[in-house]
Amino acid sequence: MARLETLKVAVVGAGKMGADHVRRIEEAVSGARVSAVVDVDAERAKAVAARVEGCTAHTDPAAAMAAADVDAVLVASPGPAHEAALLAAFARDLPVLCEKPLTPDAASALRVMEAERQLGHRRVQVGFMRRYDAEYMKLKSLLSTGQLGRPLMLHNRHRNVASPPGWTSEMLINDSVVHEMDVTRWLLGQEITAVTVLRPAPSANAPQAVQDPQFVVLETDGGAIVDVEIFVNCGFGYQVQAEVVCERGTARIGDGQAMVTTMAGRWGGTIAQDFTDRFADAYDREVQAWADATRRGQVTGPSVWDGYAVAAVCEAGVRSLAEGGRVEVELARRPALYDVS
Ligand code: ISE
Repeated sequence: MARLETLKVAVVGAGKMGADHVRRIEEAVSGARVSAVVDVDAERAKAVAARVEGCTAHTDPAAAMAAADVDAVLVASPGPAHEAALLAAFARDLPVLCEKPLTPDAASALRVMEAERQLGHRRVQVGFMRRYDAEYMKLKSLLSTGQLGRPLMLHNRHRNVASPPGWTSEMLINDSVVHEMDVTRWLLGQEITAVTVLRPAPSANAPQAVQDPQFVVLETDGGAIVDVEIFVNCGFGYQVQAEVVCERGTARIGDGQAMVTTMAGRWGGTIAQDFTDRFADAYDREVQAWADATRRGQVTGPSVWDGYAVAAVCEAGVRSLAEGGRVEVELARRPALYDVS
């Protein structure tokens, strides 16, 4: 494929993430522009499309993808709508950046993987943006030097100010801990084999019937133990921290001490309030990397295999949450297409 001058992107989903990606492509990413915006809510699609000159608004992803000025697709609709959008993109062999989760369960992720395998080449980068965060990238490169020795444990804390309306206990696993599942596989280079979800006393600030916080324990095929505190109604800020404990040392990220102030007998700094703020640079880097690779005719970054493997871990997590106890992860064999990811 000849290198594309400017990548013309259809953004599917004009909610919080979709609208942020439209802004990002227009303001922060070079070599790409938004040519179409799709949303089931026609008014919302129109309102977001109106921010970009010449951009059209649609309610049907397949119709938008059929437009002559669409070279690639960014899927940012809710998880349950991803499979149909991905299959529509495959029907036109269009490159896709698909927000996490790839799909809401392992069976649908497996169907997407089979469809991409039948295309015969990778088409999808999955939006696990933490892989593009400067601190996570530093941690990954330190681990790969081997200086610290073998990783034995990984401790994670993941806190949000408040959960959006309609949030359920399962969404803490599928929409939030999904990131730690990806990061665990990526940082350690190991698959997750079992999940145990523990249920601390729910916070009085959690919505009725939502189990928040949760404490998730992951086991890997390399023998590492990983814990994740997920607390999506902590009230005070958006915090993501990780500490890897290795044989000869530890490494920790996410303390967010970019600036420390001292005043009136106290010292301190600020805490981000939202993921679009904390991970703004990671999202910019992720979408730029996708646009650059796509213009070169390549697909890089987290693959459909990664999206599927994480979906299988989420499914085990949701079962552990419902039934209690340790649940083993059932993983299909990895197709050769994903050997080098
Ligand atoms: C949200 O969808 C994200 O992806 C954020 O990174 C995560 O912190 C949050 O819990 C999710 O709702």
